[in-house]
Amino acid sequence: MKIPVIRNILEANDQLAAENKSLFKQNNLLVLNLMSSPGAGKTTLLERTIDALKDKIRIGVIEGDIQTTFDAERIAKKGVATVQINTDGACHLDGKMIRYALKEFDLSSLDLLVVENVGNLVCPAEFEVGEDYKIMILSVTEGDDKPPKYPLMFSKSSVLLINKIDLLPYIDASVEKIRRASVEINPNLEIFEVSCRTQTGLDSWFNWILQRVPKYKTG
Ligand SMILES: Nc1nc2c(ncn2[C@@H]2O[C@H](COP(=O)(O)OP(=O)(O)OP(=O)(O)O)[C@@H](O)[C@H]2O)c(=O)[nH]1
Ligand SMILES: [Mg+2]
Repeated sequence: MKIPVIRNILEANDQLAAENKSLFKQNNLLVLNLMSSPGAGKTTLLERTIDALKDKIRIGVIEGDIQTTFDAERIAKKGVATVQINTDGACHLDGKMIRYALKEFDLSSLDLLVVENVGNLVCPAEFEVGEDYKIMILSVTEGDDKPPKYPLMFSKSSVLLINKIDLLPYIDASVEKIRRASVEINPNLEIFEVSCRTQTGLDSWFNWILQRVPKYKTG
């Protein structure tokens, strides 16, 4: 008897992600998949981004966490459409979870959808959700050896935000070393050095987004 083998779970996910992507395109939406280790500053970056851009563009957020609605509550306070996905143990979001969450949004009324992935430096980079860009945050408190140790996320991301640079005087990490190692893995990576606490460097990030929102027009 021939046993059916599902060869590649990622292939099945890619199919769903492609369907999500075409839905996003139909709605002329920019979609970002925000990834990092736990606590690197994803939700804080989102709070700052919403504060800066919510009068210019309409933003929706999908929050991914293993448990709790803490992050969605933080984002909902900012007055934007928010859905929390609890993965109940899974260490990443996938195309199917995003598909379910999309039912809660009126996509035609959004310009930007940000997916905050589960805090994890490995698995989220393996699963497409239909995003336009993968964005990663690395906090300087994680150390400057992370790019070669966890290369996948660096190679798949379009942007690296090196966060918490306000803490550099208190730790030994070298931003230069992070930059060099990251670009060695991914020469096309765009890098911003930021502090979500002091707001240093965030304007360049906000401009990066605005330049890519299809529905945003200056003037
Ligand atoms: N000093 C400093 N602290 C920061 C900065 N950005 C974020 N934090 C703090 O770092 C902690 C974690 O930030 P979050 O934004 O919750 O991190 P996260 O990546 O969303 O965490 P998970 O969703 O649990 O993976 C919070 O106490 C933030 O206030 C920063 O630039 N500098
Ligand atoms: Mg968070």
